[in-house]
Amino acid sequence: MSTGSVLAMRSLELHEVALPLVRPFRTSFGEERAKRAILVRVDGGDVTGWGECVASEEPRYSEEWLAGAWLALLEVLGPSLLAGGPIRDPEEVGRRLRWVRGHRMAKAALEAAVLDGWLRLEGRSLTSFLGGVRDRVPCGVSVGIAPSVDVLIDEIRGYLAAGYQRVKLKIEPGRDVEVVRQARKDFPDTPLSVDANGAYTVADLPLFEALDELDLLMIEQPLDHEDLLEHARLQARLRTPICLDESIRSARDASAAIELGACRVINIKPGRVGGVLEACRVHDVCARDGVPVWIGGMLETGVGRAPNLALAALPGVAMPGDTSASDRYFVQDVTEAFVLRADGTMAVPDGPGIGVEPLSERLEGCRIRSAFVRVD
Ligand code: SMG
Ligand code: MG
Repeated sequence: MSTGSVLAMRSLELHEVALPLVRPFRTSFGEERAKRAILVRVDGGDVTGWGECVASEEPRYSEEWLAGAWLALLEVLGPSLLAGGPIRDPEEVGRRLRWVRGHRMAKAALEAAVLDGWLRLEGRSLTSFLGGVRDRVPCGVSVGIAPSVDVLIDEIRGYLAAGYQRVKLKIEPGRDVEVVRQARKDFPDTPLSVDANGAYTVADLPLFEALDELDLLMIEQPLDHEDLLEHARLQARLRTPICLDESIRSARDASAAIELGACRVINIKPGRVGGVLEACRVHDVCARDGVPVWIGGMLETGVGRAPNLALAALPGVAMPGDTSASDRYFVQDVTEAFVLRADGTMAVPDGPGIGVEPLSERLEGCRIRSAFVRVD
């Protein structure tokens, strides 16, 4: 894919940021009140590249967590990347880091930063590089578990008024079918889905059969992330498509899940699969097998939102993603705000690289710590 630009790798910096959320985000595994993230900056001499590591504060969504990712970036992945010298081809990032098992979210942040810098040298946008075919993409919203059904219904009403085209409800045992039934009753025509983050087991079949009656677009990650076989058995009992999120960590996982019949939809997140290039390979596997995909979210700041939007412009992305506007998450984003248009779409950044960068005074305002990656 190289076209000749060479990105110097003069230095690599990590910046941990904390952005207060406009409202707490609660899932079946916990609640977040602020978004903490690691922003990676590559100094490429003439250009700078930025990437975001989406590892959460605690290792609940996946094995990775922020403090662990910080160390992995600082002591292992960052030095390995720098040691290889200048970058001629963004695929080189994956090759240099392949010896390290796992740590996909940390690897994805490095790959994004390198891609951003390298594409700025090329004068080319990430969406054009990846093969995006749309300049704006339809957006959905993921709604956390609310303190009461009334609060949830109000929240949904607000998002629909803003234009969001699909609503995803987080569920957990005890706050599931009744809540979803109420939402379906109040919003009969709204495309609705649910996301359990693996909180159920096969013993909950009656619950899934009840959800199956509610005309949902999909049921996301109902069972444990390691259990593809049980997902296949559950999918065989349901009309509603199962969508896998946590279970899919690579294009190889996607192929296996599809062949097993463990899902009929896949949620693509670049952090979960190790970067946007692997995310494209997941997209390609799904396109080959006729499985619709959409782009998920990890409450990214603008630095991580931009690559998600670039991916959402790919031809096989068939459904609105969890690519919501900055004001759904933050009082103030670290980049210029991403804004939802009244028609429920968002513009795909089309400037060079990821098309956005942290604004320096905002970065200073939300930064908790910084570190330089050194090569011995
Ligand atoms: O970015 O709007 C967003 C959040 C979307 O629901 C969302 N993400 O399992 O899909 C998911 C969750 C994971 C978030 S864990 C912090
Ligand atoms: Mg999910």
